[in-house]
Amino acid sequence: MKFKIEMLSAYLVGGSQDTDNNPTMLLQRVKLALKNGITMFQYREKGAGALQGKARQNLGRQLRSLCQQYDCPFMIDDDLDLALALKADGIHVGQGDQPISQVTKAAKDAGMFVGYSCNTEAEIKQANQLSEIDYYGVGPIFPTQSKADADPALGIQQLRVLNQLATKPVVAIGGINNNRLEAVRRTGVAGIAVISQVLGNDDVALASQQLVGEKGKKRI
Ligand code: TZP
Ligand code: MG
Repeated sequence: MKFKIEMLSAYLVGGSQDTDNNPTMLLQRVKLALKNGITMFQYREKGAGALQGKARQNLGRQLRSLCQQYDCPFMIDDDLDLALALKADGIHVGQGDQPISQVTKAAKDAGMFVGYSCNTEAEIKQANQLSEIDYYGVGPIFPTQSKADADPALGIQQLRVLNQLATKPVVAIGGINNNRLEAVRRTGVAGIAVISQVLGNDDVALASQQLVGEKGKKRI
């Protein structure tokens, strides 16, 4: 699948740790979010209680096939072997993950696109030199409960600065809820990524619609 900037606009991220360690709940919620128009999904199985080995593969395979069913790009966070095994559309890595040069080489060979977390001006400038990267994830913009080792919140103004510095599309992440969508959109970023606003919400359909916005398309 070829990367398109529109894929970033309503980007859902998550794993079983984000739905009370309940894989079935994750599958149900991701399905609802897909029906309501999210434009990309990233399987991010990480943190306390995250699944490993076969269980992780199994859940990944089910999520992969759900995304295929709804024609939604499927990303894997920080696990090249799993991304290759599931024939993911792309892989997302952070600064502290597997070296970016290894990831981009393997991803290119497999036809996957690459997302890279960049949270400082220096990281953006360095990543601007790497042509194999398709987009940057920038965050956390606000304090987040979904990532134990998250850096301090950047805030809207710093997001604007980093977005202007970036020569590739930026997706903003971290603590973004419905009340904050508008302010984040006004910075000019290509997209918004959330975990808890959708996966931790009692009304997954409504939260997804709000993230997708008026221009989005439902898949129901
Ligand atoms: N990277 C930076 S913040 C974050 C990640 C994966 C967690 C975002 O989760 P939430 O619930 O949308 O704040
Ligand atoms: Mg990471």
